[in-house]
Amino acid sequence: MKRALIFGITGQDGALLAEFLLNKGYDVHGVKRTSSSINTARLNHLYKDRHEANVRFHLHYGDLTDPLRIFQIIDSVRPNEVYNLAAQSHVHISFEMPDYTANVDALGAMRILEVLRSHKSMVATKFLQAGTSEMFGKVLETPQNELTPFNPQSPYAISKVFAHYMTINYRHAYGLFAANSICFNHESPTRGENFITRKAVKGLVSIRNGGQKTLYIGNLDSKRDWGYAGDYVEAMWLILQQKIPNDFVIATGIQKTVKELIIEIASKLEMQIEWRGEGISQYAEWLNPSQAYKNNWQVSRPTIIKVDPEYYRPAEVDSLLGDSSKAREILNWRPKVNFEKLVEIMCQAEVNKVNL
Ligand code: NAP
Ligand code: F7E
Repeated sequence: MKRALIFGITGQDGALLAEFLLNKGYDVHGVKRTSSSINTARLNHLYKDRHEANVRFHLHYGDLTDPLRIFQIIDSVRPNEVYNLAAQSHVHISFEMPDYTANVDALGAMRILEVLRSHKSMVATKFLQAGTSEMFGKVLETPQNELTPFNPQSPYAISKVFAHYMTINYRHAYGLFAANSICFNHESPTRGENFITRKAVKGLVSIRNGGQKTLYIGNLDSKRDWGYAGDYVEAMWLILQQKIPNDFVIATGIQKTVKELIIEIASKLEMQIEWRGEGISQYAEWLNPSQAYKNNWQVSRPTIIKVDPEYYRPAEVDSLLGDSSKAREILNWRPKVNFEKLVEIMCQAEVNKVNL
């Protein structure tokens, strides 16, 4: 039975990858951080009491800032495959916490690589580094593929560039099977609540139910290539099933603006909105407000979306669009869920959660 070790198992991708690998018959080990509140909500459905028979899911306390602990975990698990999905992954927060972001996202990846190359029994272990389209930053060509030069615009993206090149360096210098996924934005109902897709879905569902009064957001004109996270963890696994380590862009090849995303969410929720104003003065009025909203907020034609410049980044990445031809050709990977379906899945899940 193959053994996988996932750093970042409590995150969106980590939990989806754990489920994917369990379904493939793997013994799955994951690293979770110590926390005063429960941080395993995304894993509850996978958890089994370890006293039961044939338990194939195991959690270990650890942190990417703690090199000795990384060694202890790898040494005790002896994984066939290591997935480094652990990161301070919020671009805006990385401007506020550049030191911590670099410590985890840049040095953390290197700490895992160091254990793999120096541990004699680990030389055959395969390593996947979760890279990001943010490394392309202020893009130097469109669409972006594996040969597009990086031009990162945030402490997060710069840290990921370090991890990307370290992964390639350990492949060249020590012959490790070390590979990079360069994933464009991917989302799901378990996306963190401070990323735009989940924030906008959650906000509009709450507004429709008469809870939240207004949704404040940042740059409406920013363009992203959004896919479904379930498709992207499959790509990560496929990258490690190859004979030769390699780096792959994973993307849908379709680009939408933040404004188009919000229009799609409102449409799925049957909320008619009308945009007014320009730039940071843009706002959206709700033409068919629900009774619940009117009851709670006593407004008949409410402004429900406003721009707050606080949500703009100090340096913006305006436009990202991926070209995943290499993954399509070599991995035979393609996204199964398109943008409209993704928004539908996220809206449905949020409505179901609220109705529970
Ligand atoms: P996420 O939901 O933010 O999950 C990040 C994971 O890293 C969580 O399990 C988190 O633990 C863990 N973590 C944070 N700091 C850590 C530390 N010091 N030591 C150990 N673990 C730590 O991110 P995601 O969306 O699943 O993304 C997975 C990976 O892909 C990340 O590396 C991200 O940068 C990268 N990526 C994501 C996307 C995307 O669109 N989702 C695109 C490209 C690349 P807690 O749960 O305790 O916070
Ligand atoms: O922003 C704009 C924002 O925070 C998307 C991470 O998983 O994907 C993610 O990074 C866009 C940006 O994702 C708000 O300016 C407008 O242009 O959802 P996001 P991100 O920054 O693209 C990449 C690939 C990663 O690797 C990262 O780990 O939406 N935007 N208004 C907003 N963004 C947020 N968060 N909140 C707003 O109110």
